[in-house]
Amino acid sequence: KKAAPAASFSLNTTDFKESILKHLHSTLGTDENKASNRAWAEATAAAANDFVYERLRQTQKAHFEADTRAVHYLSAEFLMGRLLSNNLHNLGVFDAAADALKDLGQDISVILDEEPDMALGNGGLGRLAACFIDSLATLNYPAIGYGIHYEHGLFRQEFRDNRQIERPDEWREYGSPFEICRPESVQQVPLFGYVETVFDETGNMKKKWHPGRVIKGIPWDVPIVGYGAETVNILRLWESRASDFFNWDVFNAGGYIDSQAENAEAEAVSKVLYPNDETEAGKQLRLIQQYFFCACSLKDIIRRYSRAHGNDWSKFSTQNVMQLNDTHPAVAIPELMRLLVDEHDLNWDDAWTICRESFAYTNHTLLPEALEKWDVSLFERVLPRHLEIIYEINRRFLEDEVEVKWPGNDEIKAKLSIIEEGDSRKVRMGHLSVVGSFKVNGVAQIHSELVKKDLFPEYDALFPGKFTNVTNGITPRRWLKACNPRLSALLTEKVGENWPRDLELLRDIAKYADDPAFQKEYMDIKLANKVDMAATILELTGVEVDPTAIFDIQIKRLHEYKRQQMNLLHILALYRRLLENPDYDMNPRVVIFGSKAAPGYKLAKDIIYALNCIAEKVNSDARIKGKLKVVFLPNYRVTIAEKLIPAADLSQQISLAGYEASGTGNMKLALNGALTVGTLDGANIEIAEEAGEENVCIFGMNVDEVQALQAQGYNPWDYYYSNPELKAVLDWLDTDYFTPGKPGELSSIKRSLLDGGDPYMALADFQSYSDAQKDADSRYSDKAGWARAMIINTATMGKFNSDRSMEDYVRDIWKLTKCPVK
Ligand code: 26W
Repeated sequence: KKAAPAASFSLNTTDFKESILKHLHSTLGTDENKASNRAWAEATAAAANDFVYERLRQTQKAHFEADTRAVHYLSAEFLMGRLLSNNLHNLGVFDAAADALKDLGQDISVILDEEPDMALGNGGLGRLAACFIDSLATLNYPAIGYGIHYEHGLFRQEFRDNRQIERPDEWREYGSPFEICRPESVQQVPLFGYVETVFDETGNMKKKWHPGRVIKGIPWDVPIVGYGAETVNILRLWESRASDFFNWDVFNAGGYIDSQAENAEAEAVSKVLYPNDETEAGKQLRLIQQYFFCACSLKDIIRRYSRAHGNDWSKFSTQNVMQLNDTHPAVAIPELMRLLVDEHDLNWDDAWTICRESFAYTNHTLLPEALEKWDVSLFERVLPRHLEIIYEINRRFLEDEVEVKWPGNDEIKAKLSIIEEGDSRKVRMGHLSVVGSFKVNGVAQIHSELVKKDLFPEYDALFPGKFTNVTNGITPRRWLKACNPRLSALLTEKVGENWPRDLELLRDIAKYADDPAFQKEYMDIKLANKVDMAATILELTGVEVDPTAIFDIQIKRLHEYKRQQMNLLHILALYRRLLENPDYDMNPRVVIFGSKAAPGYKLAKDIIYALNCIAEKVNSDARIKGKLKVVFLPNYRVTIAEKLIPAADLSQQISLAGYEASGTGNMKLALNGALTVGTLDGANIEIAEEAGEENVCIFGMNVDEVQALQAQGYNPWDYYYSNPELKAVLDWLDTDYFTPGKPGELSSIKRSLLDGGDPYMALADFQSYSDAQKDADSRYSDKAGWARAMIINTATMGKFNSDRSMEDYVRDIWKLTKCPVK
């Protein structure tokens, strides 16, 4: 058994109390008689920060002195959620803080509830980045997260007349105690303009970029506290501003007002997170955002490298590795080439060798509409020099590598070219990422196979060994220890306190899976969590639910491939069965959704509307005696996930096989005991392997069957006409049953599934899904069997610790060594 337990600070309740009071007085400028909840929260954060900053200083000193190799995790999104509770847990002072606040007459849960989520991400990809930096700090690896300091994170979702409306997120309206501004590390970022060819003294041709604008990047550092707080790394987020030196000209020319417009334009770059997950938008501002944070980050990395190594570039790639979180930061590849060749005078070949040894790329999706492509014309306007560099990378790649492997094969050249030819020529960012990286990984076994087989088969043939898999993971600190304190206490009692580092230790509880006393303890905890959740549901939606009912949960972004519409059809089927037969045999069930739709995704928003309308009708229908309830929680986010996951019985992971790269909510729910109702897609496959097929409810076509049906030609009408229940619930959507007086309001869903061709084959998988749900229901009736399955799920999720993901990356890609601190 490895690693020591969390090295908590020798901070007792009395010390913490004094520290909170001191900060309430001297940092917040208020006192205990009139302090607001927010002031209490900030004082508590400040008390914790005394330790965080000390460990941060020690960490930076250790990394500097050891001159360690480091990973730079470049990501447009970091979905951090709340930080205070997490930091207190990782510092090992959560209980001390709770007791201190209690002595001061405050309830820590109320105080923690003051903190807005730091929602600088859309969903899975952004939350993955947050889990990864937690694990890297916990494991004492030198690592920096680089991203964008969005003024507004993902929109706040409200429902008006059952429809989603979007409101701006204001996470730092009054500042945040969790970030430090570092004006001393500001960077300048050039944009637009033109490229001039010049010759230096020795007659060498050089390219000189004359930017049309320069904006400034201001770094904000968020300390990332590892579990046990030995290492505190940083997340560095760049905020855009108008560049001082550029604006002087305008200002001197009397353009005071114009210069304000310039300021607004520059500030727009980091103003708002794009709310599209999985759909590439191709907007100029998004490309500028991407370039902005990559340019700032690379200059930061180079500045730090040069401090130790001056102008000697030979060790750059042994000291630095940059991980591209999807293609969003892919423009970092030509940017590093530009910095090395144009600004630091390296020759092309040496610069290209450094690039190819420094970048690695993670693919998170196979959906064609999510693969980023930029119009050549847009690229040329915003980043003229980078377009030239991409052309040169592409020319050499096609001539020196593709032509050598497949002489004279223009078809393969067209497929592998970084530039897509056609009416409007495009830069393919995925291709650029593969060509410019030394490793490419998918995020679950099956996904990584499909990346090789279906997305990049020729690249795989050309670059043997470049493609690999690292299965995603989640941090057990946030997703079990902090969010499910009741279960955590039970687990600690049984296996000791080291499981939040070494989640494999939980295997030990499998031996109690059939022990009635343990089953009771485990199920009492699940029930208590459900009681809490029922109160939250009542508070947020006004819907009363029975905590002994099955809590059947689907929480994830709204997308056709995730098939919330199939869940909807199943709800209608259950409702219909109950109406036709009031004695229909089923356990009471609460189907719970949490989900945001991209603001421009019409059908996704229609599905939200439909679910809200159906919920209204079902929840108020006395005929079904409360046996079915439907709840759509507004404004789903990390903080809501932390409340829902410990209360789940069923975890719906029902994407069409081959489309969900991994999923990570599936891991969180299974770890907290929920049984997966899922397809053989993404990490569900590995979850089923770990938990055993008998402890999950697998249904539907597998990837091969999906591909076979697609090849054969899929016709959703076949399923409509051959399945009377399916036909009935689809036809129901054309009536005004759920939208009284307004027939047709839910018809778009039926249309997409029939006339629209049902691209994600919800009708093909419907019967099998419905059978799996029935199976889940009857298993729930067997109390001991159900408890056993839940316990086994908790016991066997060790693989999905993001610490394991990090060790995989370190071994196969990053080659880091741990740097102990103090
Ligand atoms: C260009 C617009 C855009 C924005 C975001 C395209 C694609 C994305 C992301 C790749 C979406 C995303 O979050 N993907 C999810 O990544 C998770 C972490 O690897 C996986 O678990 C999910 O299966 C995958 O959908």
